[in-house]
Amino acid sequence: MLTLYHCPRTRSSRFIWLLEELGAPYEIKIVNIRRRDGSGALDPANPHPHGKVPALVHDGALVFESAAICAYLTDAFPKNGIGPAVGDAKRGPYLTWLAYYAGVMEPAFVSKAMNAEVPRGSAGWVKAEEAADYVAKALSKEPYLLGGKFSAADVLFGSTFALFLNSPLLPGPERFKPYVERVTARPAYVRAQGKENG
Ligand SMILES: N[C@@H](CCC(=O)N[C@@H](CS)C(=O)NCC(=O)O)C(=O)O
Repeated sequence: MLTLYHCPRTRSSRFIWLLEELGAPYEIKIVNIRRRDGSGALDPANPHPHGKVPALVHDGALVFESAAICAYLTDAFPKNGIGPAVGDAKRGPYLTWLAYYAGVMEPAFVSKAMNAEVPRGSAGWVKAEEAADYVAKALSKEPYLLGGKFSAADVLFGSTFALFLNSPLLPGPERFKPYVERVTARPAYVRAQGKENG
């Protein structure tokens, strides 16, 4: 059995989308989380070590961190070809986009949101503007991050850009609009919206 620990309208929402893309059998457990405004609380029902979402338990194994969950799930449920397998020429670029999301893009956007200076040459990430330019350039040539084929990397980036399309945090949002429209028109995305509240 596969259980997604989820809190509506958070980073776990995109994993309902991914699980729908994969055609995997799963259940959703709604948990409470600590909120920036002081509301919410750690939930003893959530197995995540820091009380965050998403967390996934599959046959007793705990998987957390969005990029790891993407790689884990697309390996475990390969039927619909949502992530390139080992031996596929796109496997390296796929893992690179997942790691780039976690190690560069999220820290870049969080730095911008916090008005924190990104130290030249020594941070592991870059400024949000530089990261956004890089992703926009990749998407200007092809419909998806891996080229012509949708993957779980698009679930990570697409869900994030969808959220920030109308926010000053995303530099040059109009560049990402066609991509967001493309990925959010997918039937799995639409189904996931209907399951958002459990
Ligand atoms: N790096 C984690 C971030 C998870 C995360 O921070 N989730 C937020 C919700 S969007 C959360 O659970 N916040 C509650 C808390 O930090 O205690 C991932 O991508 O999975």
